[in-house]
Amino acid sequence: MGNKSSLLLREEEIAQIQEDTGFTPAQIERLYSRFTSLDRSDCGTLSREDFLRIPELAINPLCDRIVHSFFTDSNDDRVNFRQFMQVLARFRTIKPGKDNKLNSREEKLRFAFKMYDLDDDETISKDELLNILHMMVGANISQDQLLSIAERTILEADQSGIGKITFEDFCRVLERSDIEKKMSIRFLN
Ligand SMILES: [Ca+2]
Repeated sequence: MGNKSSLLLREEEIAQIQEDTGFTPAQIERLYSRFTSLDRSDCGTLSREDFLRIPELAINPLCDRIVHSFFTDSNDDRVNFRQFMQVLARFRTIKPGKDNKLNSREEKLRFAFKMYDLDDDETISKDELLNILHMMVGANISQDQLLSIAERTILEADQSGIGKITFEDFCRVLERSDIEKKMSIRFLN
C-alpha cells in the first residue's frame, strides 16, 4: 500500500473490473502496476509503442496483430486501463466453473478470427491467411509452400463455396483444438 498504483486505482474501479473480467483484485492490482510501469508518459493510457515493451508480446510472432487488437475499441490510438483489462481477459486461462463471458471459448475464437481478418470484412481471404502464416513461420518455409498451405486450408474449411473462411468455418475447423489453452497467455508472473 502507499505506492503510486494502489493510490490511483479506486476500490469501486477494482470491483467493476473484477465483474467485467473475472480477474481477482490481487491480479488487477498487479496488472495495474504493470500498466503504470508501461505508461512512461504518465497519462493513464498506453500507446502502441508502450505495448512493445511487454517482453511476452515482443517475442510473439503475432505481436503486431495482438497489439492491434487492444486498439480496436479505441478512438484516439490510446488504451486506458479498463480497455486494457477487457482485452487481457480474453487471454485469461479458463478455470472449470469460473467462466467469464470474455474468456469463453466463443470469445477466444472470435478474437483469434479477428486477428486473421485484417480488413474486418468478417471473412478470412487467402491473402490474409498467407499474411498470418508468414508472420508465424517467418523465412523457414518458401512462399510457394505457404501458398499451397493457405490454398489447401481454405479449400478444406470453406463450406459456403466463396473461397474464403467465414467465422462458422473457422469454428468448425477449430472444434477439436484446445483453443482455450493456446489463447491463454501468461501475463501474470
Ligand atoms: Ca477479411
